[in-house]
Amino acid sequence: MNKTNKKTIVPVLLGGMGSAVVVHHLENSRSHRVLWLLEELGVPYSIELHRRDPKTHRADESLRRIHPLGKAPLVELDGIVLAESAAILEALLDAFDADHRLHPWKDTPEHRRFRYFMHYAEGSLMPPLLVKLLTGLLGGRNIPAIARPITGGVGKVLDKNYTDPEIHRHLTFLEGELSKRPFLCGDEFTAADIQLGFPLEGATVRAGLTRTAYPALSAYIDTLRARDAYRAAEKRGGPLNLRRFSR
Ligand SMILES: N[C@@H](CCC(=O)N[C@@H](CS)C(=O)NCC(=O)O)C(=O)O
Repeated sequence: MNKTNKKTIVPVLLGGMGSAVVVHHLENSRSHRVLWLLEELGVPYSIELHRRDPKTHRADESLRRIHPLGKAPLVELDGIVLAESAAILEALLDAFDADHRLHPWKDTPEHRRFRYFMHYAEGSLMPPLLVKLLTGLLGGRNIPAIARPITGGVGKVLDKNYTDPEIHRHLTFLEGELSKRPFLCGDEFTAADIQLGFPLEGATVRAGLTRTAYPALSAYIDTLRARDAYRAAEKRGGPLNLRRFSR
């Protein structure tokens, strides 16, 4: 078990019903997932807001005082710090979703899909999307104007040979999955849909996830965004607008 100077960091939850939940929320970030889940569950929580640097978009160093990596989301429950969004969502479900409204029961086909997609979103889908963000920045205003044609050209070659085909493969896979069922695990909305929502927002603003190319996936995103809890999370934590990072 790791320790910081102030708090113990563990990937599991040791709290229970009635525990105080504090979400370290970085504006316009993955921590929207945590707010969204808590709103779905109707669990009371408080927010400690952390800002991004307006130029670099990196998190304020205040987050590093909570966890050495300084990444959001982080959640405190009874003084214990939880990190890594899928681990946080699962821990909150263990504590506050006893009747399994938002996560399938173990040893069911739905649970196998749930576990897969909880890992897939960050482990497989996010990496090429992050590369796409970085290759886009290679031609952007943070690069000295004189070097931009070259660095921008390198970005385009990387996208053509790696990023774009890779992302297209993922989106085609997901389009197929969501053409067969309304939600990732079947007929019911689960926290796996919350986990996938963030990379899909990213793919919509910079990786060709359009209505024409991926109609089922686009309709699915509309359904997610229309949920009361999604909107309540934005109301409390601020809007999720990933377009800002492309500049
Ligand atoms: N796999 C981690 C990724 C965490 C992560 O990269 N969070 C971003 C916010 S979307 C962050 O904190 N970025 C700020 C920075 O790197 O300075 C998770 O799902 O929790």
